[in-house]
Amino acid sequence: MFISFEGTEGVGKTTLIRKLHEHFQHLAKDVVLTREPGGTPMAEQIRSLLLSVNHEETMSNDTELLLMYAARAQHLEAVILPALAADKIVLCDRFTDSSFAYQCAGRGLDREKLKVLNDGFVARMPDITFWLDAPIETGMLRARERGALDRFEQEKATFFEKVRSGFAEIHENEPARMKRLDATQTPEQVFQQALLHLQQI
Ligand code: Z5A
Repeated sequence: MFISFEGTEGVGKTTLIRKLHEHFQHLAKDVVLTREPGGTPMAEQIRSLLLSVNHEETMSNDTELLLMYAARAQHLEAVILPALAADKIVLCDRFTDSSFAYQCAGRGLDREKLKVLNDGFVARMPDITFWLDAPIETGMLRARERGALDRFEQEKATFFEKVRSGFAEIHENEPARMKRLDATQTPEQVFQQALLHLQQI
């Protein structure tokens, strides 16, 4: 099973993934915990490039999109597809929905570009996606206690509102795959919401 986790910054994806990881391990399931952009040494290098604020030039929106998919192609081939072929459970922090929400809804890139990349380079979509949804300010407050902000975190709240509406659009179009979790609840309550959906499938 391939499970992805989506949402704007600081909504609690990592926290939920850790809890589910523990839960599956107790059930003696073979679980792979991974993230995007990243998940392999090469893809992690691309992640550093994407998140860095120390570039001498502005990264174009097209470059950002293509780097996300370069990292994803490597991640799919080296980690996700082999794990699924070996019947493991893959828990992935962000996947293609983030590209739609951030690069298309947020940055305003043409959706046709994303479709070409998804059709050409994404051999497998998640079986279920948890969209952790909370008001932008809630996530920002939680995340920003960590200190230095990366290239995405430096964006304004209006950008993240667009990103949130991008996730809402996917949820509306694909309710069977994407499940909305109320991320304003406690970590334990968010975990219980996710478990309920997993039991249903
Ligand atoms: N990006 C993109 O643009 N396009 C793409 O295709 C992909 C990604 C794949 C890096 O992602 C950036 O890449 C991301 C979008 C872009 N940028 N942004 N923004 P990332 O996932 O690494 O970055 P992030 O979203 O900023 O992750 P995060 O800040 O680590 O958030 P999180 O994992 O959702 O939250 P958390 O670490 O679990 O929790 C944050 C804090 O809140 C922490 O102190 C927790 O203890 C606390 N927390 C968690 N849950 C709760 C609840 N329920 N109540 C109270 N407090 C809580």
